[in-house]
Amino acid sequence: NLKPFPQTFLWGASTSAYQVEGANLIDGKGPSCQDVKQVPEGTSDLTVCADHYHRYKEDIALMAEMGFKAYRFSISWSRILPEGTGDVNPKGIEFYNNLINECLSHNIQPIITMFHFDMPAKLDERGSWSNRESVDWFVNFARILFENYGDRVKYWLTINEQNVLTLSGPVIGTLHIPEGCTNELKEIYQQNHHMLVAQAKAMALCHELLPDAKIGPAPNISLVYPASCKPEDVQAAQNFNALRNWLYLDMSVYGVYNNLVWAYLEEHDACPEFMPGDEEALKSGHPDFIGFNYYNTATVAASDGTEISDVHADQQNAQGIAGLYRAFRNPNLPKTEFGWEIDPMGFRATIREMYSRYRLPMIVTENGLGAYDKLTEDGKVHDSYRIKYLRDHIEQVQLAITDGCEMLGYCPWSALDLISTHEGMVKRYGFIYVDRDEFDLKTLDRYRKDSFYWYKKVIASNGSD
Ligand code: BGP
Repeated sequence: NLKPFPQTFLWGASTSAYQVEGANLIDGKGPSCQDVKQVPEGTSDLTVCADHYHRYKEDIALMAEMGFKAYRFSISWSRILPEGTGDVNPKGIEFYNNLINECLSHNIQPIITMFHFDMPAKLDERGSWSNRESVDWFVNFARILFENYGDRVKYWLTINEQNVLTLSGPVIGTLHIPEGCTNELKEIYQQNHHMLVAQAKAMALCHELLPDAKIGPAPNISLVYPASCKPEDVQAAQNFNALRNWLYLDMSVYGVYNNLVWAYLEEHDACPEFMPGDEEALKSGHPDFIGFNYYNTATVAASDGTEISDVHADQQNAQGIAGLYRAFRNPNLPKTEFGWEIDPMGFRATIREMYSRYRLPMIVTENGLGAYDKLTEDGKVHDSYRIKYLRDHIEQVQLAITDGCEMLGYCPWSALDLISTHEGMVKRYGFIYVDRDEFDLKTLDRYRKDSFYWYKKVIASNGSD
């Protein structure tokens, strides 16, 4: 007997500013680290993306047509503060005011991510998260957002996929290691610590300024399986679960470092330095819910002392870590066209595990299938593979609800086609097709994919389609 989705369930979808907006140096916006980095060969730059900046009204109308209750998007830090700190760009404030108001006029709740991989380039030059001042930079930015939009925005997310930034930062093109650094692991976990303190302070500030708002983190959480039932493989899975998942949630929920991770860092002389007040700050920021992205599970085996793995490292599944675990391809799972494993049952398992550890309601902030979609001559996109992927995952959310887990919403990636983190425009995720190629901008017209009509029915029936 399945339990129904709650009546207030937030059906919607997600995007991020640097991947969808375009207008990357327009109306006073400063460049972000994404705008100044070298894009992977053969992929588009970020000047136009899906041109959401100019077409947001049309896009929100299409989301409303699907029946969205929520739209998760991020705010570009350097559109609000071109230099990251200092003067505010009024045009930037205005753009997000318009976007928020447009959502609300269609009864769509904005769910705002404050940081999604796009550090202002000026702050990047100053060391980005390696600079201890990054904590203050972020809290200042958060305050500006709360003050400007807090009267209308109820749901806030702090940092998108902080764990992925820490584990695979270079793939995303963000975290950097200062020249001459002698202990890379320590440097990375020091940057991670700065993000953790910044996040905790932002959550505390949100509760102080906006008592009715709800705020949470948005890591990428997926259960790590052992490659076999050998006890050493099970232990390797525990290790990677701690490093990949629980570090972030133990910290945001309880304000403490996961003991397995701390022991690992101690062993490598890589524990982050605490500044006076950090311990209190970390304990002061409590999330109201857990936002999390889920694409697939990971599978690991015991380390054989090398880092060799049979998994190509991307932002979902990092390379193995010598002494800790070896990454494995799960032979039981099908893969997408881009080689990502597909594991709907793992979604339920992940939700169950999270709920029993943290007992907080959850919002799925990303989930989805990237594919080479084709627009037919009569303007259709037959993406039955996406419908299957999403249907299978939604089914597992309902099973998790039936297990007693508290779910607040589901916002798959992505509302409309946008630029992938490192595969350009060819890897599409949207319900809405955007007519452009990698370098040819074509019409940028919007088309409803088959998944658009399907998702509309899912929402109309509150998940029972
Ligand atoms: C997540 C990111 C998104 C998004 C998605 C798909 O890790 O939060 O920004 O892009 O993955 O990844 P990709 O674009 O590489 O296929």
